[in-house]
Amino acid sequence: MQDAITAVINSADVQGKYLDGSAMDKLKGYFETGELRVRAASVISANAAAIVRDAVAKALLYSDVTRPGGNMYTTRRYAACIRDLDYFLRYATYAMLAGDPSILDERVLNGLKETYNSLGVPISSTVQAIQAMKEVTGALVGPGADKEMGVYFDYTSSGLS
Ligand SMILES: CCC1=C(C)/C(=C/C2=NC(=C\c3[nH]c(/C=C4\NC(=O)[C@H](C)[C@H]4CC)c(C)c3CCC(=O)O)/C(CCC(=O)O)=C2C)NC1=O
Repeated sequence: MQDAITAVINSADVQGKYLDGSAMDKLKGYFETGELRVRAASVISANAAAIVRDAVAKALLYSDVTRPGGNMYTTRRYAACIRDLDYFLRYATYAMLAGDPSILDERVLNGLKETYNSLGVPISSTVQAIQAMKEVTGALVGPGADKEMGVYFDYTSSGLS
C-alpha cells in the first residue's frame, strides 16, 4: 500500500532527486486537506451502515437484481452484496485517508471482476450501487470532502468496468 507521501518520495527517489516544485505542491495539498480527510473518515465510520442502506434503496431495491432469479435474491446473496458494499466503502475511506488508490488495487479490485463474472454478479448494478454510495456519502461529508471521497468511489467503479 502506498500513500500520497510515499508515492511522491518513491518517484523522487527513482530519479535520485530531491522533491521538485510539483512534488512539493502535491504534498502541500495533501497536508492542507489532512483535517478534512480525518473528519470525513470519522463521519463515514459513524454512518457506514446507513450509507450502505441508503445506497441499496437508491440503486438496487425493487430492481431486477432483487427479484426472484436476480443475483441479490435470497438472503444469503443479499447479505453478500451488502457486505461487498461495506468493503467498497471502508476501503474507499482508507484510500481517501492515504490520498492514494493503491490499497483499492491490492485488496479490493485484484481479481474481483473475474470473481463477479464467474458468479454472475452484475457489474453494472454494482457500479450503480457504488455511485449511489458516492452521492449519499458526499451529501453526508459535505463540500471538499465529497470530492476527496468521490475519487475513490470512481476508481473502484472504473476498476470494475
Ligand atoms: C475485501 C475485498 C473483498 C471483496 C470486494 C469481495 C467480494 C466478493 N463478493 C462475492 C460474492 C457476491 N457478491 C455479491 C454482490 C452483488 N450482487 C448483486 O446483484 C449486487 C449488484 C451486488 C452488490 C452491490 C453477491 C450476491 C455475491 C454472492 C454470489 C453467489 O455466491 O452466488 C465473493 C465470492 C465469495 C463470497 O460469496 O464471499 C467475493 C470474493 N470479497 C473480498 O474479500
